[in-house]
This record gives sequence, structure tokens and C-alpha cells, in this order.
Amino acid sequence: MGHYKSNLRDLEFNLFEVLRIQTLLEAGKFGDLDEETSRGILAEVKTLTEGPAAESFAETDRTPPVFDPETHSVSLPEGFKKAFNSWYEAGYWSMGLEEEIGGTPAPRALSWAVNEMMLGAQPAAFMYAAGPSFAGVLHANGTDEQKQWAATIVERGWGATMVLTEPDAGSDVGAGRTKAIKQDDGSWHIEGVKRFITSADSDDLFENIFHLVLARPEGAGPGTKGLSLFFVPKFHFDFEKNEMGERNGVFVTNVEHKMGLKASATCELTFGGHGVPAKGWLVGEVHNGIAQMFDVIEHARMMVGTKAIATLSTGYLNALAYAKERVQGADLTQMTDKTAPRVTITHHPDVRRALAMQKAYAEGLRAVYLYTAAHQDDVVAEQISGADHELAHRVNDLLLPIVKGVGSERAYQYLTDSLQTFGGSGFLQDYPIEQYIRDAKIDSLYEGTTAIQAQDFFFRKIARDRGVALAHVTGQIQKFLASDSADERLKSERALLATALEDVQAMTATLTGFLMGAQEQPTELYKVGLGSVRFLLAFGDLLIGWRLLEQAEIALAALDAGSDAKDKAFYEGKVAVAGFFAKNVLPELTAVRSIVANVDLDIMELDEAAF
Ligand code: ST9
Ligand code: FAD
Repeated sequence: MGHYKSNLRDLEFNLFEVLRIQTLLEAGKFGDLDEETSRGILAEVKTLTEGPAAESFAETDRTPPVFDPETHSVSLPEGFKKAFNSWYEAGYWSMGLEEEIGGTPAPRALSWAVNEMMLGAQPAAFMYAAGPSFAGVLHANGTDEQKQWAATIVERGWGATMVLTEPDAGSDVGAGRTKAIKQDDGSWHIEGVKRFITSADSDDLFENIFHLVLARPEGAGPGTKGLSLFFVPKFHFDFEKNEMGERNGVFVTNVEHKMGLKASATCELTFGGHGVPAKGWLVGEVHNGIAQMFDVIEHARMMVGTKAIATLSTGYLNALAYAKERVQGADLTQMTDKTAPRVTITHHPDVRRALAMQKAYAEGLRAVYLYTAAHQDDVVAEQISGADHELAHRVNDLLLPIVKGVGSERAYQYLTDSLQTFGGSGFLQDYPIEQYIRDAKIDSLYEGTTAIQAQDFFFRKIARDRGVALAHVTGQIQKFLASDSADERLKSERALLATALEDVQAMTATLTGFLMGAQEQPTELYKVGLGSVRFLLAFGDLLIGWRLLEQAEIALAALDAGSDAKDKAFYEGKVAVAGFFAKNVLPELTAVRSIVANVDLDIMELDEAAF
């Protein structure tokens, strides 16, 4: 048995009992895909990800990729390559990809459920397999000719990278200095050094890699708006003759030594520094680079959040299995009786508290990312929240920083509870938790740090959207609270959710007030900056509380209808965890509301020397 423990039952519950995607499958909205096939796929992916795909997880951590500066190449451990191939050859990457480039129709919620399992089992392998989805972005943004390239790329199975970051341009992508110089033949020469580029070389996994690169054409303006997006292949390729060509002038010049996620090679990438020009082609023949790159970033932010959540879920399930076996101490009610029988640690209230918290966040965040994925398909969005195409798009935009920002922060926070459940054993490499923690830390950093997600959430997804998507989502929560068919048994939990909604709405109003106040007094914006991560996390808790309670209602109905023993425990767990979260987490939002309302500028006015 490998390290990875999937939660197939919970994935199926979300897809078929909460989102009810089978009604759309049966109506033929996703081609021939039906419920039975979908369940079959999920079961196969469980077997793959708990087995061969997960096998080399620890080995690659201990013997990470090796960089050869002579050949500018990265070699990967054989076991990891086997794991990658087991995933890639199974072909699940085609789910939801455009049919014109080799994709198959599938609801995004189903494909993200599949992705979750691989991201929990072997996240770096999932990331090396970015080629088809990045080709999808090329297809969506490219010229007619480039659309053909995208199809060829998928057919030939190339690797791919997204290339934004430079030493002085991390969060501030617009500070990038990499240049693009136009050539007479219509191509461009790219010159500069990018850093931290994931999968920029990958042993012999692929015959070729295409880099999607942000660079500034000579004479273009400053900031992100002056950047354009270029297609830069590792090897040239004759798309008409379908033939590989010469090496292009883009070379890996270093590989970082990291805290975790070591299987994923993080590379310095030098363009045009080795006597060979790094030739690139402008994507879509338009200078709209940052907007085009955000099509890639949106996939990647969803991926990062789902990765974090997947890791928390397997961390929790490993901790749970250990807690059920580990015997230590007597029951608390018999603490004074030195001869009392020893019990498994699941009998101790504090272990139960920690397990319930892990379960609540793992299952609550899963519900949130799948609700988000539901808004990535018009028909699913229409069914789940009544959103039309335009609104569904905005809701997805609103929720992405929650999936990414809240998913990564909470996963890292509660993985430490998974480790704590193991006691000292959790600190050892005999169990996967210490690696999970190291591997998951990156999720709050790359693809925009949590501070960036929080600003994106408030300034762009709420203020600039004029609260449209926010009103839709909070309207759904209000509808849930006001529903006539509400289960009386969850009355007190609903009351807690109603208070949480009021608290979050008050925080939104407070931050909006600061934003308006900034027109008169610019330093009021600091107050938004000081409160925005708290607000992001609070909104995440509200969503988790809501989705868990909705699940609890469905579970109660299933219990009332009579379910078999295994399902009974599952449904009872759903009801209990929703109640636990409502009672133990949601009341904290009232304190956060007060903190946000009273935020002042003291810390901004403090001299740096006093820190
Ligand atoms: C990285 C990669 O970290 C790590 C992992 C790589 C893994 C690769 C593998 C992935 C596999 C994925 C597979 C998925 C499978 C899917 C299957 C599906 C079938 N939304 O606010 P302004 C745009 S990479 C959309 O003025 P500043 C917009 O065009 C490095 N667009 O920003 C806007 O113009 P307008 C990641 C957005 O002050 C323009 O930007 N690095 C959004 O100029 C300017 O906006 C980062 O993430 C948005 N949310 O720049 C950088 N926001 O306003 C983080 C902006 O006219 N830093 N645009 O519409 C930021 O995000 C900054 O806030 C900034 C600021 C750069 C945007
Ligand atoms: P900085 O931007 O210097 O941030 C430092 C601190 O300051 C952070 O806490 C940040 O939140 C805060 N901060 C910065 N600006 C602000 C602000 N305006 N408001 C509030 N707080 C702020 N990049 C790619 O292009 N492609 C990749 O494939 C890729 N893969 C990566 C893989 C790994 C393992 C790593 C470590 C990084 C990767 N990156 C990649 C880069 C990654 O996206 C950046 O590291 C990230 O965006 C943060 O930039 P930075 O490291 O320069 O930190």
C-alpha cells in the first residue's frame, strides 16, 4: 500500500448527490459520457493513484532530480518517470480538453475530482503533464496556424511551462525585463533570464517542451500591459512536415534545491545567452500577453488549490488510520485509575477535536473546489446555482482565490494537526506527513502568494466586479438559510451560519468603506491591505460552513430514507462534521469582523527600526 489515501466516497457524494451531474450526463450534455462510465473512471483513478502512480513519492524526495550544467539537462529518477508514465498513458488529461485538439467532453467537476487524486498521490507528475492543458490555452488564443500547432503538440505529447518570474519580478510580474526583438521573418528573439520555472527540463519524458513566455517587445510600455506572450519551443519543429528540428536557444542554467516538492524541477531558464538565438512566436499575433497568460494562470491556480486540498485529505486519512490503531493512555473519565485499560487515541477528546478539524477542512474545501469547478461549465452552473454563462464565469473568477488562497493556507495549517496526531512518529520519514507538509508549503507561495490572492479577491473580484458575483454567491447562502424544506435538526447550525454570513457581509462593507475613503485619504488603502488576508480566510470559512451544512441536509435525507451500514457511517460523519464546523469555527468570524472594523494604521506608522 502506498502513501496515498483517496476519498472516493466523498468525491462521488459531491458529484452525484450534491452537484447531481448525472442528470446532465443522462441528458447527453457531455457526449457519450454517462454516470456508470464516470464512476468507472473514478474507481480506476483510485486504483492507479493509490498504486503505481504514488509508488515513488518518497524515493523522489530523497533522490531528487539532478542538473547537469554541461548539457543543461535535468535527469529524473526512474521510479518517478514510471509514475509519470502510468498517469500520462492512462489519458485522463484529455477529460474536458477541447475536442479539436484531442480532448473528450467531461464536466469540469468530474475532471477536477480525477485530478485531485493524482495531485494527492504524485503532484509533481501531474504538473509535468501540463502540455495538453497549456496547448488548450494556445488553441484558444492562437492564430489559425497556432491552433494546428496545439493539436500537434497534444498528439505528440509535449511538455510545457509557464514563464513569468524573474529575479526582480515575482509578485510584480510587470517588473519583468526579458526582451523580445522582432525579426524580419515574423518571429522574435527572446533575451533574458527567468527563474523558478517549473518543469523547464524533464529528462526524456517528452520529445519537446514548449515554453509560454512573457517578454517585453522593444519599445513596449512598462508594467504587465507592456508584456506579450511568446511560444518558445525547446527544439524547433516543422509543423508542416511534422519533423523535429534544431535545438532552440533556450537553456536551463540552474535547478533549485528546495524544502519540498523536490520531484518537480524548478529551473533558471536563460534565453539567448548561449550563442544561439531563442526564437519565439507571438501568440495570436496580438500584444495582449498578461491577459493571455492569465488563461494559463487560472488553470494553474485551480490546480494549486486542489493540490493543497488533496494533500490535506490524504494527511487526514493517514492520521485517522494511525489514530485507530495507536493505543496510548486511559480514557479521560478513568484518568485517576492507574489500572484502567489503555485505549486507542481516538478515545481522547483532543485527538477527536483535531481529527474533526482536519475532516471539516479537507471535506469542506473539497466541496468548495468542486462548487467552483461546477461554475466552469455553463450547464452545471445553471443547474447548481442558476447562473448563466456570464455570471458563471464571474463566480468562477470570484472563487479561484478562495480555492487557491484558502485551500493552501488551511491545508498547511491542518496538516500540522495530521502530524500531531502521529505524536513523535509523525516527525519521522517512516510516515508521509512530514513530506506532505514540506511539499504543500509551496502552495501558498507560487501562482501568487496569499497576499496577492487576498488583494485579487477584494479589489478585482469584488470591488471591480461591483459585487455581482459576490451577491450571487451570498444570495445562494441566503436562499439555503431561508429554504422552507430546511431540516429542523440543523436549526442551531443554520443560525450560526446566518451570523457568519452577517459577519462576512459586515467585513465586506468595512473594507469597501476603506476603499472609498481612500479617495480622500490614500492611506485608508493600507487598512484594506491589513485586513484582506483575514477577510479571504473568513470568506473561505463561510463557504465551507455553508457547503458542509448543505451536505449535512442531503446526508440526513439519505439516512431517513434508510442506507446500508457503510453509507450510514459516511452520512453520520457528514452531519457531525457540519455541526462541528458550525459550532467550533463559524463563531470565530464575529471576532474577525471586530478586528477588521477596528483596524488602524499604528503598524504602518511604526518606524522600520522598531520591528
Ligand atoms: C507559477 C507556476 O508560480 C507554479 C506552478 C506551475 C505548474 C505548472 C503546471 C500547471 C498544470 C495545470 C494543469 C491544469 C489542468 C486543467 C485541466 C482543464 C481541462 N484574472 O491588476 P492589474 C490580468 S507561475 C484574470 O493591473 P498589475 C488582466 O488582463 C507565476 N486576469 O495587475 C489585467 O488587465 P485588466 C505565477 C487578471 O498590477 C492585467 O492582468 N505568478 C487577473 O499589472 C493587469 O492587472 C503570479 O501568479 C485575474 N485574477 O500586476 C504572479 N489579475 O485589469 C502573482 C490580473 O485590464 N502576481 N489580470 O483586465 C499577481 O497576480 C499580481 O497581482 C499581478 C499584478 C501580476 C496581476
Ligand atoms: P515576492 O514577490 O518577493 O514576495 C515576497 C513577500 O512579499 C511575499 O510574502 C509576498 O506575499 C509579499 N508581497 C510582495 N508583493 C506584495 C504586494 N504587492 N502586496 C502585499 N504583499 C506583497 N514562476 C513562473 O513564472 N513559472 C513557474 O513555473 C514557477 N514555478 C515555481 C516553482 C517554485 C517551487 C517556486 C518557489 C516558485 C515558482 N514560480 C514560478 C515563481 C512564483 O510564482 C513566485 O515565487 C511567486 O509569485 C512569488 O514571487 P517572489 O518569490 O519573487 O516573492
